[in-house]
Amino acid sequence: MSEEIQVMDSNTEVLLEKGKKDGADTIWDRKAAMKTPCGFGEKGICCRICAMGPCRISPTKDKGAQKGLCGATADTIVARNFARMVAAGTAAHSDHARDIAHVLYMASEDGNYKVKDAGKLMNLAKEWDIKTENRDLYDIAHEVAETALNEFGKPFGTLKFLKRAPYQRQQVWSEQKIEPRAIDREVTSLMHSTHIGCASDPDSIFELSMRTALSDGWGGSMIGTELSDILFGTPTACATQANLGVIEKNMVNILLHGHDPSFSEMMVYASEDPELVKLAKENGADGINLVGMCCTGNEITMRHGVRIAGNFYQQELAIITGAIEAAIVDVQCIFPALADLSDLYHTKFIATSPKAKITGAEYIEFVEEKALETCKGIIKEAVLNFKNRDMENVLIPDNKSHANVGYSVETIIQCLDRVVNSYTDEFNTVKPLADVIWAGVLRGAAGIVGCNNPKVRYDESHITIMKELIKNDVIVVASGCAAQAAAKAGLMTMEAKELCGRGLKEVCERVGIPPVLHMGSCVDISRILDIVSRVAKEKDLDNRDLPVVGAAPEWMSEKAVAIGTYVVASGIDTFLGITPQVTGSEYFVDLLTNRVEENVGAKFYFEENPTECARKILERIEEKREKLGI
Ligand code: CUV
Ligand code: SF4
Repeated sequence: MSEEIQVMDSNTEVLLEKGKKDGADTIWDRKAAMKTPCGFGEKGICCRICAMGPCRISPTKDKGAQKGLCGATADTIVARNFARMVAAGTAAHSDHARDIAHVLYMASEDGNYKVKDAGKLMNLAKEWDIKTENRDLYDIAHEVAETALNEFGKPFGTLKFLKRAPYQRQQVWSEQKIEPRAIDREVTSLMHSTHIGCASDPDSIFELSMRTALSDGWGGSMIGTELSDILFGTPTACATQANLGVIEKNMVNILLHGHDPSFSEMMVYASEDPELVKLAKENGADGINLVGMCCTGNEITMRHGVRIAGNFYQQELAIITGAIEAAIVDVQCIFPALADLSDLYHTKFIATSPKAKITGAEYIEFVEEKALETCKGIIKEAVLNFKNRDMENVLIPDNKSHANVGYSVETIIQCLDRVVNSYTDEFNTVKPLADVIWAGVLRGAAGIVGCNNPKVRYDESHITIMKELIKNDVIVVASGCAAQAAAKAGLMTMEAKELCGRGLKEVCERVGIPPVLHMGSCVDISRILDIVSRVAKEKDLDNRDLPVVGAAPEWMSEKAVAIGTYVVASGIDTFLGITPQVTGSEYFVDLLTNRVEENVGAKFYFEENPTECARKILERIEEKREKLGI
């Protein structure tokens, strides 16, 4: 297997070795067993939307089937398949947000869930024309929650958060007729349009996809972020550590993996319960060590500095350490493989969401009404499992890096306020950021986000691109597993300024920030939309005019397809390091990577070579600067 190992950090290598000894089956093995992937699927030209099929279109023109039984062409089939990924991704983010809104609706002074950021609640209430004077805080919270819930299914109008975009952008959406209405409506409507015998025009299918995707970025995801901040606090800068080395030999290790902060927040509180800590000590451990993974890891590190065990590709490796008492998951990005893997060790694998019951996992349903009680029960199980650990078969690699995290838009603005005197005289704005970009001290900004994907060397695309950009004075904001890759590589430390060009280094020193800023989970890409729009508005420009790009170097999920699509539809070019399954239609590829720019002012780039990708990003940034004459 070793030739197949595609790794970047040494933690991975030692644990894969151990896994092999223990008889573990990992994604590396499964990838090798998969051999060559299906060529039709890879190109997106297999259709199984109806039972007359599956129909597959011959990839060679003039040879073999050029149409499905219903007459659908490769262009139609590719566009429909892409659209359905957008719908699924939007559904996932938005359904997560809906749950958070329900939690805000049940928040109360004396319940499990309280309002932690009342200021943010008030601001949102005002933005949504909800009365705030002489009203109980929780009445306001409940009306905000209900208004948010109505965004999912309201019969009339468009999404409220669209107004946060620069007005030029709102105009583009209105002209292109892609202003999203209710979130659920867009998802449903796109599923309808891609049913057999409905839309066949690829341009139209992509327009509908953009509208649905926008209901994620400026709808579900933004609601998810805003309401999470209101409930659990807006992230502020804090220090943490990242990589598998955060697992502790003498502690009860609990791995939290998944997405929904209403669960993970409660786990954080429960893990601090003195009774449970005492129980851990009685059972021979030094205490309880909660560590995070994937976006749940991001949520709790952003708000509490909880240490990050790793990103998507490390979920199995964490268990292979033999030192995880419980791996606890809710929704999204969880390998079903964790069940069998956990059986090789003492690890309890616990699923908690009725939306994601997992074969072979123990199921303890997380019910918001009994949140704290449920979480304490789960932690108790983990604590009692400590004695079952086979100490002889524990291998915790040393590697871990320091990282500074917690850069919400509010925190970034607070940091910028430190330099207000030297660049501007206004506090509490993004003007200093706009000013340094205009002055050329920073050439631009890049949002680097997304998952891991075995099609490329693990984490290498993320890190190569980030290093190249900061070296060239492009500030990087990151979320999702890309952010965790950066944290592990030490790019979120103050010392990382030494890897930067002169301009970015100076900004890091004066503002007191690392060159790669952790902005949170995948739904928190709404924070990136927010800050980009603020800079655009500061200059009275559209997002499309700014020297700003998005990149998903190692993406894999349907959520990422929704994200890429709403980022492009928001006027920001998006670089994909993994080519989506669309290459069976030259027409659709041309639409994504070229023609869509005419409509929305931004497009996709497909570039699998990270060095080349960074070069193209820099080129595009300079092109934008030139247009602006800066
Ligand atoms: Ni939601 S979607 S692997 S955890 S970033 Fe990580 Fe982020 Fe992709 Fe999943
Ligand atoms: Fe085949 Fe058309 Fe049915 Fe798709 S929708 S499976 S192309 S007949």
